[in-house]
Amino acid sequence: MIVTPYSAGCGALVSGIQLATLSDNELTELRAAFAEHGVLFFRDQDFPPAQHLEFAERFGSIVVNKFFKATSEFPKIAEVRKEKTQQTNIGGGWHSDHSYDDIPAMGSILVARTLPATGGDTQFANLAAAYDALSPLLKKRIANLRAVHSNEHIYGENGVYRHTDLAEQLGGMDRVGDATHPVVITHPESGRKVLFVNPGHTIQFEGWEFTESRTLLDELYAHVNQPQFTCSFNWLPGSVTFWDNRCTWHQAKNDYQGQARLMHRITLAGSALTAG
Ligand SMILES: O=C(O)CCC(=O)C(=O)O
Ligand SMILES: [Fe+2]
Repeated sequence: MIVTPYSAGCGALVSGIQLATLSDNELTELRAAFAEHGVLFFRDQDFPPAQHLEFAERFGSIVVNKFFKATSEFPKIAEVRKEKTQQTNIGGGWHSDHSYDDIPAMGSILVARTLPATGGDTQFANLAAAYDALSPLLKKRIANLRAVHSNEHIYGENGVYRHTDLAEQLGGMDRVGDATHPVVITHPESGRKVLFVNPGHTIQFEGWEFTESRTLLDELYAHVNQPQFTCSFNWLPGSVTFWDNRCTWHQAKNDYQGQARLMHRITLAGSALTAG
Protein backbone atom coordinates (compact mmCIF):
# COMPACT_ATOMS: atom_id res chain seq x y z
CA MET A 1 0.00 0.00 0.00
CA ILE A 2 1.34 3.40 -0.96
CA VAL A 3 0.02 6.47 0.86
CA THR A 4 0.98 9.86 -0.57
CA PRO A 5 -0.23 13.29 0.52
CA TYR A 6 -2.91 14.56 -1.86
CA SER A 7 -2.26 18.25 -1.23
CA ALA A 8 0.03 20.14 1.12
CA GLY A 9 -2.40 20.06 4.05
CA CYS A 10 -5.35 17.87 3.12
CA GLY A 11 -5.95 14.22 2.39
CA ALA A 12 -3.90 11.32 1.02
CA LEU A 13 -4.04 9.18 -2.08
CA VAL A 14 -3.86 5.45 -1.37
CA SER A 15 -2.66 3.22 -4.19
CA GLY A 16 -1.58 -0.38 -4.63
CA ILE A 17 -4.67 -1.89 -3.00
CA GLN A 18 -8.19 -2.98 -3.95
CA LEU A 19 -10.75 -2.17 -1.24
CA ALA A 20 -12.85 -5.14 -2.33
CA THR A 21 -10.12 -7.66 -1.54
CA LEU A 22 -8.18 -6.05 1.30
CA SER A 23 -6.07 -8.35 3.49
CA ASP A 24 -6.24 -8.01 7.29
CA ASN A 25 -2.77 -6.40 7.29
CA GLU A 26 -3.83 -3.91 4.65
CA LEU A 27 -6.94 -3.08 6.69
CA THR A 28 -4.72 -2.32 9.69
CA GLU A 29 -2.49 -0.09 7.55
CA LEU A 30 -5.55 1.62 6.15
CA ARG A 31 -6.87 2.38 9.65
CA ALA A 32 -3.57 4.07 10.48
CA ALA A 33 -3.60 6.12 7.25
CA PHE A 34 -7.21 7.12 7.92
CA ALA A 35 -6.36 8.33 11.45
CA GLU A 36 -3.35 10.26 10.15
CA HIS A 37 -4.90 11.98 7.12
CA GLY A 38 -8.66 12.23 7.81
CA VAL A 39 -9.60 11.74 4.17
CA LEU A 40 -8.34 9.05 1.81
CA PHE A 41 -8.72 8.94 -1.97
CA PHE A 42 -8.63 5.77 -4.08
CA ARG A 43 -8.50 5.33 -7.87
CA ASP A 44 -9.35 2.45 -10.20
CA GLN A 45 -11.35 0.42 -7.69
CA ASP A 46 -13.46 -2.53 -8.77
CA PHE A 47 -16.05 -1.90 -6.08
CA PRO A 48 -19.66 -2.97 -6.77
CA PRO A 49 -22.32 -2.18 -4.11
CA ALA A 50 -22.02 -5.60 -2.39
CA GLN A 51 -18.27 -5.03 -1.91
CA HIS A 52 -18.85 -1.44 -0.78
CA LEU A 53 -21.12 -2.84 1.94
CA GLU A 54 -18.70 -5.60 2.87
CA PHE A 55 -15.77 -3.19 3.21
CA ALA A 56 -17.87 -0.80 5.35
CA GLU A 57 -18.89 -3.63 7.68
CA ARG A 58 -15.27 -4.74 8.03
CA PHE A 59 -14.18 -1.23 8.94
CA GLY A 60 -16.97 -0.37 11.40
CA SER A 61 -20.72 -0.40 11.89
CA ILE A 62 -23.11 1.29 9.53
CA VAL A 63 -25.58 4.07 10.34
CA VAL A 64 -28.37 4.85 7.89
CA ASN A 65 -28.95 8.50 6.99
CA LYS A 66 -32.45 9.70 7.94
CA PHE A 67 -32.99 11.93 4.94
CA PHE A 68 -31.46 10.33 1.82
CA LYS A 69 -33.05 7.67 -0.35
CA ALA A 70 -31.42 4.26 -0.24
CA THR A 71 -30.63 2.18 -3.31
CA SER A 72 -33.43 -0.27 -4.09
CA GLU A 73 -31.22 -3.30 -3.55
CA PHE A 74 -29.18 -2.14 -0.54
CA PRO A 75 -31.06 -0.25 2.20
CA LYS A 76 -27.76 0.68 3.91
CA ILE A 77 -26.39 2.41 0.81
CA ALA A 78 -27.65 5.98 0.33
CA GLU A 79 -27.95 7.55 -3.09
CA VAL A 80 -26.41 10.97 -3.58
CA ARG A 81 -28.17 11.73 -6.82
CA LYS A 82 -28.51 14.71 -9.11
CA GLU A 83 -30.59 14.29 -12.24
CA LYS A 84 -29.86 16.05 -15.51
CA THR A 85 -32.86 18.29 -15.02
CA GLN A 86 -32.19 19.08 -11.35
CA GLN A 87 -30.60 22.37 -10.24
CA THR A 88 -29.81 21.75 -6.56
CA ASN A 89 -27.29 19.18 -5.36
CA ILE A 90 -26.88 17.37 -2.05
CA GLY A 91 -24.11 18.69 0.19
CA GLY A 92 -23.32 21.78 -1.87
CA GLY A 93 -22.01 23.79 1.10
CA TRP A 94 -19.25 22.98 3.61
CA HIS A 95 -20.41 20.52 6.27
CA SER A 96 -19.59 17.29 8.06
CA ASP A 97 -22.10 14.46 7.94
CA HIS A 98 -24.41 13.84 10.91
CA SER A 99 -22.83 16.37 13.31
CA TYR A 100 -26.43 17.02 14.44
CA ASP A 101 -26.51 13.59 16.09
CA ASP A 102 -25.57 13.08 19.76
CA ILE A 103 -22.93 10.65 18.54
CA PRO A 104 -21.90 11.96 15.12
CA ALA A 105 -20.99 9.58 12.32
CA MET A 106 -17.38 8.49 12.25
CA GLY A 107 -16.94 8.44 8.51
CA SER A 108 -18.49 8.25 5.08
CA ILE A 109 -17.43 6.09 2.14
CA LEU A 110 -18.45 7.61 -1.19
CA VAL A 111 -18.25 5.73 -4.49
CA ALA A 112 -18.68 7.23 -7.97
CA ARG A 113 -21.41 5.55 -10.03
CA THR A 114 -22.39 8.10 -12.72
CA LEU A 115 -20.20 11.12 -13.34
CA PRO A 116 -20.61 14.30 -15.38
CA ALA A 117 -18.13 14.74 -18.26
CA THR A 118 -16.42 17.53 -16.32
CA GLY A 119 -16.90 19.12 -12.88
CA GLY A 120 -18.56 17.61 -9.83
CA ASP A 121 -15.46 17.60 -7.60
CA THR A 122 -15.80 17.09 -3.87
CA GLN A 123 -13.77 19.51 -1.77
CA PHE A 124 -12.38 18.71 1.68
CA ALA A 125 -10.94 20.66 4.60
CA ASN A 126 -8.60 19.45 7.36
CA LEU A 127 -9.92 20.56 10.76
CA ALA A 128 -6.96 19.28 12.78
CA ALA A 129 -4.50 21.35 10.75
CA ALA A 130 -6.89 24.31 10.87
CA TYR A 131 -7.10 24.05 14.68
CA ASP A 132 -3.30 23.91 15.04
CA ALA A 133 -2.93 27.09 12.99
CA LEU A 134 -5.42 29.17 15.02
CA SER A 135 -3.89 32.08 16.94
CA PRO A 136 -3.29 31.45 20.66
CA LEU A 137 -5.96 34.07 21.39
CA LEU A 138 -8.61 32.29 19.30
CA LYS A 139 -7.65 28.92 20.81
CA LYS A 140 -8.24 30.44 24.23
CA ARG A 141 -11.59 31.99 23.25
CA ILE A 142 -13.00 28.68 22.01
CA ALA A 143 -11.35 26.39 24.56
CA ASN A 144 -14.38 25.60 26.71
CA LEU A 145 -17.22 26.43 24.35
CA ARG A 146 -19.95 24.11 23.21
CA ALA A 147 -21.98 24.55 20.04
CA VAL A 148 -25.44 23.55 18.84
CA HIS A 149 -25.59 21.46 15.65
CA SER A 150 -28.92 21.09 13.87
CA ASN A 151 -30.45 19.77 10.66
CA GLU A 152 -33.82 21.48 10.91
CA HIS A 153 -32.77 24.53 8.86
CA ILE A 154 -31.76 22.14 6.08
CA TYR A 155 -34.13 19.15 6.09
CA GLY A 156 -37.02 20.55 8.18
CA GLU A 157 -40.36 21.84 6.97
CA ASN A 158 -38.95 25.28 6.30
CA GLY A 159 -35.41 24.08 5.62
CA VAL A 160 -33.32 25.25 2.69
CA TYR A 161 -33.84 22.04 0.71
CA ARG A 162 -37.64 21.96 1.06
CA HIS A 163 -38.29 24.60 -1.57
CA THR A 164 -35.81 23.24 -4.09
CA ASP A 165 -36.03 20.49 -6.69
CA LEU A 166 -34.15 18.23 -4.25
CA ALA A 167 -37.15 18.00 -1.90
CA GLU A 168 -38.89 15.12 -3.65
CA GLN A 169 -35.92 12.79 -3.15
CA LEU A 170 -35.56 13.57 0.57
CA GLY A 171 -37.48 12.03 3.45
CA GLY A 172 -37.43 12.35 7.23
CA MET A 173 -38.75 15.92 7.45
CA ASP A 174 -40.37 14.99 10.77
CA ARG A 175 -37.19 13.51 12.18
CA VAL A 176 -35.14 16.69 12.46
CA GLY A 177 -33.28 17.49 15.65
CA ASP A 178 -30.14 18.90 17.20
CA ALA A 179 -27.26 18.10 19.53
CA THR A 180 -24.56 20.07 21.34
CA HIS A 181 -20.86 19.25 21.12
CA PRO A 182 -17.58 20.70 22.36
CA VAL A 183 -16.13 23.20 19.87
CA VAL A 184 -12.71 21.62 20.31
CA ILE A 185 -12.59 17.85 20.50
CA THR A 186 -9.77 15.35 20.90
CA HIS A 187 -9.85 12.98 17.97
CA PRO A 188 -10.36 9.46 19.34
CA GLU A 189 -7.79 7.82 17.06
CA SER A 190 -5.14 10.45 16.29
CA GLY A 191 -5.30 12.18 19.69
CA ARG A 192 -5.11 15.54 17.86
CA LYS A 193 -7.20 18.54 18.79
CA VAL A 194 -9.81 19.33 16.18
CA LEU A 195 -12.05 22.33 15.55
CA PHE A 196 -15.48 20.68 15.55
CA VAL A 197 -17.87 23.24 14.06
CA ASN A 198 -19.12 23.33 10.47
CA PRO A 199 -21.04 25.85 8.33
CA GLY A 200 -23.79 23.38 7.38
CA HIS A 201 -25.00 22.32 10.79
CA THR A 202 -23.48 24.46 13.57
CA ILE A 203 -25.95 27.20 14.38
CA GLN A 204 -24.58 28.86 17.51
CA PHE A 205 -22.50 28.58 20.65
CA GLU A 206 -24.38 27.31 23.66
CA GLY A 207 -25.43 30.18 25.93
CA TRP A 208 -24.40 32.90 23.44
CA GLU A 209 -26.53 35.40 21.53
CA PHE A 210 -27.13 34.34 17.95
CA THR A 211 -25.40 37.36 16.35
CA GLU A 212 -22.39 37.10 18.67
CA SER A 213 -22.10 33.41 17.78
CA ARG A 214 -22.40 34.19 14.08
CA THR A 215 -19.48 36.64 14.16
CA LEU A 216 -17.09 34.18 15.79
CA LEU A 217 -18.31 31.20 13.73
CA ASP A 218 -17.81 33.17 10.51
CA GLU A 219 -14.27 34.04 11.62
CA LEU A 220 -13.53 30.36 12.28
CA TYR A 221 -15.10 29.26 8.97
CA ALA A 222 -13.05 31.82 7.01
CA HIS A 223 -9.91 30.52 8.73
CA VAL A 224 -10.63 26.90 7.73
CA ASN A 225 -11.57 27.72 4.14
CA GLN A 226 -8.00 28.53 3.04
CA PRO A 227 -5.87 26.72 0.46
CA GLN A 228 -3.42 25.33 3.02
CA PHE A 229 -6.17 23.31 4.73
CA THR A 230 -8.35 22.35 1.74
CA CYS A 231 -8.25 20.21 -1.40
CA SER A 232 -10.50 19.28 -4.30
CA PHE A 233 -10.93 15.70 -5.50
CA ASN A 234 -11.77 15.12 -9.16
CA TRP A 235 -13.80 11.97 -9.54
CA LEU A 236 -13.08 9.41 -12.26
CA PRO A 237 -14.80 6.07 -12.89
CA GLY A 238 -13.55 3.72 -10.15
CA SER A 239 -12.78 6.52 -7.66
CA VAL A 240 -13.67 6.10 -3.98
CA THR A 241 -13.32 8.59 -1.12
CA PHE A 242 -13.36 7.75 2.57
CA TRP A 243 -13.49 10.66 5.01
CA ASP A 244 -13.60 11.11 8.77
CA ASN A 245 -16.48 13.40 9.75
CA ARG A 246 -14.85 14.25 13.10
CA CYS A 247 -11.86 16.02 11.55
CA THR A 248 -12.86 17.10 8.03
CA TRP A 249 -15.46 19.14 6.17
CA HIS A 250 -16.57 18.44 2.64
CA GLN A 251 -18.74 20.04 -0.02
CA ALA A 252 -19.89 18.88 -3.45
CA LYS A 253 -19.32 21.35 -6.30
CA ASN A 254 -22.43 22.05 -8.34
CA ASP A 255 -20.70 23.07 -11.57
CA TYR A 256 -22.18 20.53 -14.03
CA GLN A 257 -25.73 21.74 -14.68
CA GLY A 258 -27.55 19.70 -17.32
CA GLN A 259 -25.62 16.49 -16.52
CA ALA A 260 -26.41 13.65 -14.14
CA ARG A 261 -24.25 12.55 -11.23
CA LEU A 262 -24.86 9.56 -8.93
CA MET A 263 -22.76 8.51 -5.96
CA HIS A 264 -23.28 5.75 -3.41
CA ARG A 265 -22.63 6.57 0.23
CA ILE A 266 -22.29 4.40 3.32
CA THR A 267 -21.96 6.14 6.67
CA LEU A 268 -20.12 4.57 9.60
CA ALA A 269 -21.09 5.06 13.24
CA GLY A 270 -18.86 7.02 15.60
CA SER A 271 -18.33 7.09 19.36
CA ALA A 272 -19.08 9.77 21.96
CA LEU A 273 -16.98 12.91 21.45
CA THR A 274 -14.46 14.08 24.04
CA ALA A 275 -13.70 17.75 24.66
CA GLY A 276 -10.20 18.78 23.54
O1 LIG B 1 -21.68 14.30 -3.72
C1 LIG B 1 -20.66 14.56 -3.09
O2 LIG B 1 -19.58 14.78 -3.63
C2 LIG B 1 -20.72 14.65 -1.60
C3 LIG B 1 -22.11 14.83 -1.10
C4 LIG B 1 -22.19 14.75 0.39
O3 LIG B 1 -22.17 15.73 1.07
C5 LIG B 1 -22.21 13.43 1.02
O4 LIG B 1 -22.30 12.42 0.32
O5 LIG B 1 -22.12 13.37 2.24
FE1 LIG C 1 -21.99 15.19 3.15
